[in-house]
Amino acid sequence: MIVDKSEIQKSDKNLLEEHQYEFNFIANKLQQKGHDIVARLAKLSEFQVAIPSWALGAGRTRFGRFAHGGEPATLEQKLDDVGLIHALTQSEGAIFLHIPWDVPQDYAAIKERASSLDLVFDAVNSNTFQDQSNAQESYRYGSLANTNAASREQAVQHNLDVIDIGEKLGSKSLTVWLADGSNFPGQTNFQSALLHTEDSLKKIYGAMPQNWSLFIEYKPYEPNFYSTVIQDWGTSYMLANACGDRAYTLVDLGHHLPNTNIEQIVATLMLKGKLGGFHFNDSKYGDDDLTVGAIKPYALFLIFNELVQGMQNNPQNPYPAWMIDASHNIKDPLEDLMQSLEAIQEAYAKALLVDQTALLAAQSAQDVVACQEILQSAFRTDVRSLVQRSRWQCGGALHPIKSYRDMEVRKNLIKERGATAVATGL
Ligand code: PSV
Ligand code: MN
Repeated sequence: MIVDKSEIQKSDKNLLEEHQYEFNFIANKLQQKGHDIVARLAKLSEFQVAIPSWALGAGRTRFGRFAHGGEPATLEQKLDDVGLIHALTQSEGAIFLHIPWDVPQDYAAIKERASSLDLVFDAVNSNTFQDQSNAQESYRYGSLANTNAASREQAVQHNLDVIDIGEKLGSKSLTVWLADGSNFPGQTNFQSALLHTEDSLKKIYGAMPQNWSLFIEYKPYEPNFYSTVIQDWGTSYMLANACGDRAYTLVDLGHHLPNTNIEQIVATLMLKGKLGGFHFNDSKYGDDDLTVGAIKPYALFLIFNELVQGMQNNPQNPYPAWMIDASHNIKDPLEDLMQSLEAIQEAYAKALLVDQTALLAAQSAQDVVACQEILQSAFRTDVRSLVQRSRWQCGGALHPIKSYRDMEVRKNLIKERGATAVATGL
């Protein structure tokens, strides 16, 4: 299904007057406070977040999976789905693939399809957390950290194969997330597991093309429940440093123990020029992969406040690769991705409104109350019409989920692909 611009306009029609009113109100107010609205809107319009190929079907828990019907069964259809939400949002113009879930058959055709949908390929992700049916060696006891050299070599080779695939698609980065760890005390030797991981990552890094970056993702637990080799940002940072300049830490919001101060991690990594990528999601307890902003929107805003400061003040840090890494069982995945995007854009828009000069002055004056007032005044601003305008001026929908429903997208996808089509991946 292709989204027709005239359908977007039709669905927007009844919203336009209200939008105009709300936008004028907030734009005037902010302009009076000295904000350059055109510049803020440009920043919001530029912001593109990549969609993971594994989030387009229903996610699963170990207790079951509830399919939505019309799920994309092929890579081509996954591209189409991302193209669909990108047409509505104008901000989801990239896809990131997990190999071997999404190995392209015909590269030229896939690239052509992506560009016809205005999409690019973001990072490619290796998968050494599952055994493949044709694999010689098992990852049951780890991959890059395995005590068995043959398993490590197979895992390194897999990463090199993923880089080859990514190169053919125009990707410029590899994300490595390792499940390696242990379930029971004594099962693993922490030091040799770390040394094996470092050695394996260096081999992968050394084989990457010169213009590629390596993103090293960390996670405290799951699927291992006693120890994880790359458990935290410090371990990832240490490994990235050991690899070289083009190796970075990747922060996944769900990969922190409860109440971790993620914004401080962001600030530290950006100061060191080592924040490479970002996986957005939200969580209540662990790596819940819930819709971004569904649980802790204020924490998300504080994280964006550090990201904005870092992007303004830390030229040593590259522009981070933004990705949504959420997936679950209940909502229509495409609607869910649009909700996630909205929460991200709102947090970003609010962070752009923080008066950084006043905040610095209040910090220097040790005026704790003023510091909080400055942050919360930005957080409490209703920026929804700014986000709407940034999307609308690029040809997107004022209210993407409403347009999606008006166009009966899911119904059409079920008609095209069938009620039992199931997405590959998790
Ligand atoms: C692991 O929990 C993770 O966050 C990594 O990014 C994986 O690649 C992704 O989820 C999908 O399994
Ligand atoms: Mn992730």
